[in-house]
Amino acid sequence: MLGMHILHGVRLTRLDVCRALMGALAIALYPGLFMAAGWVEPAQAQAGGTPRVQPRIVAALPHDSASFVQGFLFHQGRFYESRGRYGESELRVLDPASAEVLQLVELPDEIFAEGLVLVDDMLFQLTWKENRVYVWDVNTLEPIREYLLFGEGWGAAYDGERIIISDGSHVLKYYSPDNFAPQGELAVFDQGEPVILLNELEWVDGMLLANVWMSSDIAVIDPESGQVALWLDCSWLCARAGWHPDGKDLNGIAYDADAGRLWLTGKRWDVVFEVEVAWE
Ligand SMILES: [Ca+2]
Repeated sequence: MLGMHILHGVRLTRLDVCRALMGALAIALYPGLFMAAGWVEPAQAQAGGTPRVQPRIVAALPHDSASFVQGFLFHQGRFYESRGRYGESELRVLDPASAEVLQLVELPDEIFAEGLVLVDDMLFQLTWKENRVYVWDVNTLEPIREYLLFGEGWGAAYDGERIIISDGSHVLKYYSPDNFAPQGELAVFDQGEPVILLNELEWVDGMLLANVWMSSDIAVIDPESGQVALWLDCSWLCARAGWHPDGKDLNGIAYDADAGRLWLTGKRWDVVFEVEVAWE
């Protein structure tokens, strides 16, 4: 489509696409200016419904545009990334400032890696349809064990007690990190409607953030009720990252609980955005 792109209900005109390209060029040429300016678009007024806010971009970091991000987290000054697709799946440890790959585990060609979550010193890495959960030592990336997962693995997070897994439906499943025994489910709704295609996850100060596949929205889910409390409208970020509907989806949320920093990226994006969110 040359003239118009469809972005989760938002129509991007040729002008919008040009603005996005100009924005990406500006980031590439003047990252310091971009960061200093704190580029932000005003949130759109909403009439009723679940509140929506646009994250404010505070920094743009480099990212490997070949990496099909399926899992993303921050730990002790590094990004940990699960890279998907058959023949490309890996576990990567990255320097956030330079995107340099510090450590790497290549997975077999028949494995499609998915969500990634840290529990104590263990990284749990899901696979899409291969029913495997790899457990790695976060310090060495040595394998510790494997678990069997029934059904598809998409995103993963940890609430301090249980691992939370998405499978593309609106129902999140809980597992024990000790033995991977099922620990229940949580159905996710927004205004009475199920929210399907829940994908990459992140636990952020008692709330669960979830990418929604093929959209530029992130659901902020109340884990007690399963209700979406807030939508993060990331259409502005997606436009600047070169989002288009053939696979460069928004998919990657990492959080530094100590410093309260939040990062967003996507499949084959060349950028990781540090963002701020007006939660109230
Ligand atoms: Ca994550």
